[in-house]
Amino acid sequence: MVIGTGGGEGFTSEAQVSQRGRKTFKPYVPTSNTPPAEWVTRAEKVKEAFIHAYGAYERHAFPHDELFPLTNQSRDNFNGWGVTVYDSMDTMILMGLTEEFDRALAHVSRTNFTVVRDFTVHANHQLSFFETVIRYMGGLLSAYAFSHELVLVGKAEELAAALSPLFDTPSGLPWYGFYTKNGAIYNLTRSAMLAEVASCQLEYAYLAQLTGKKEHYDRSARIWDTLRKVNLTETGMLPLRLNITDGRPTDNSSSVGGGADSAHEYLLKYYLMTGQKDYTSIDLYMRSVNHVFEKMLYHTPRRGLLYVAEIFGHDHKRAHRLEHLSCFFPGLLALGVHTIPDEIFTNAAHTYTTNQTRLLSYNLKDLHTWAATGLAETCWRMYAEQPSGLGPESVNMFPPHLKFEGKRYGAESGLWIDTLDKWNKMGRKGVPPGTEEKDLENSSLRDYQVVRTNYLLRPETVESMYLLWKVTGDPRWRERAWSVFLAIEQRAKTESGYASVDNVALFEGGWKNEMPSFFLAETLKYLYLTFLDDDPISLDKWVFNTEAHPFPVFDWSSWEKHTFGIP
Ligand code: DMJ
Repeated sequence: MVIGTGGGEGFTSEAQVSQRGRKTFKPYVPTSNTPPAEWVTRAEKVKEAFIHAYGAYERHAFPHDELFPLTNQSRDNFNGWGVTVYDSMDTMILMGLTEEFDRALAHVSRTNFTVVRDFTVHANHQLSFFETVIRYMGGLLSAYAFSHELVLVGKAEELAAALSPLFDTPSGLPWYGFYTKNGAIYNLTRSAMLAEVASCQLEYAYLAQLTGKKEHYDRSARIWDTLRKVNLTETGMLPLRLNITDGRPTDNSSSVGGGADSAHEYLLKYYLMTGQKDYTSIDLYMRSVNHVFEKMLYHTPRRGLLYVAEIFGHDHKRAHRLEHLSCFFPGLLALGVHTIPDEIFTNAAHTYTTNQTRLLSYNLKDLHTWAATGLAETCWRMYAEQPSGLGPESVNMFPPHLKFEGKRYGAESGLWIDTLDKWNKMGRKGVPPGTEEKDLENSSLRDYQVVRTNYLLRPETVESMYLLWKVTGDPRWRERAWSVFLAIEQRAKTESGYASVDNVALFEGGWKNEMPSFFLAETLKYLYLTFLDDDPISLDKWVFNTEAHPFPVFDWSSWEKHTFGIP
């Protein structure tokens, strides 16, 4: 079922046979610099991949939500309004695919957001506010920012009207969603996942800026008001769950992985999108990252692979687990290093670290840079060390104090900051711990265990590679992104599109019958932008929402400040 692409580097030559006789993908990491003309060709290859994926969707699944790439069927898993069309529009515009975009626009202009289609799943299917905002509204607004087609803003407003009952809560945090059958509000409990209630502020603020309507601004502002009041004494950063009624934490867990991820992302990105004036969001961002450095950033005992552990329960237990979803975090740190003014780094070191005085031994911007590099290195190793060349959905890292063959490995606590302190006290010899380039695979040292073996066509690792490439200019990140693209072509491409891979430990065979819309919105977009020589989305002028839909940076005008009540 899976087919090679032909042309360019042959995939057979990229494969090698391991000692056990199993074919493995050999990561493409050239030692010399790839010539500029080759990067043009590589960007073209990604565009061809997009055409292959979207063409298959149009032929076999349009106007439904997503393609089943193994059986040429479709599903309506995100309200049935054609989520793949919405999620793909801005990528089409970036790639110059005007005919596809014109067809997409015609579809969008016909959508009726009050009718929710739900053919394939059980009758009481729920519309998810989070997914609807990041994919549909994000897609509409970003396509508008690129094309200035007014119908797109009109449709974003219609969508906002359809979603408005979900904001009827005392805290202003939105409900999870509603039943598609009868529109009744859906929330299993009043305890909501952080990411689901705090990842819409970019979309609503930009919609307010485009339309001049206060009601949209208020959606976003009320969420910030509630988040600002959350007591962080127990968790140090916004907790994984909040009460939808009063906005109080309902547990003591903290994480940068699934359920929390994009909320942390929106702290920095809201500050950036609104012209670096919103001190609530940047303050929370800096506090959260300080907390990560102090309590959550670990390295493995043998190879020093950096990762962010999760904290859970009242006794603050650690889960030494790394999800693919968390691999957005190094890119976010790199974006912050590039954009946040030095005074903010200086203030964050002095003002927010009453229990964290050890951070004062460092320039905080350096810490952000080192952590970004080390974490991205780990995410890359997760790909490079699998026979498929693709990264798994989650791994368990070997915990600190590991004893292996009678030998004790690593620093005592496993906390990065402890090891960094030793390095600091010893006169800072060599590169900061955790940031070293790791050896190619040596399975006897591989200090993690793959737990969830699938690769779901997710973007987070290539997103971080894109941001590290743009921020540092280090060509390693670009070359590694190319390696990931080759592995996707080798392993996930089907006659009709691309399919999630069951087991990254296998060089061949085993797919899931799905092509998520974020593959076109995010994975292919970040790869394309990484290989493109131009920089159409300058990080100083654009901010990507969590579904990789870029919104322009703007300053609120005096009229907007006055009308919306912006301080
Ligand atoms: C996307 O829908 C978004 O990036 C979201 O924030 C998290 N997960 C998926 C892709 O993995």
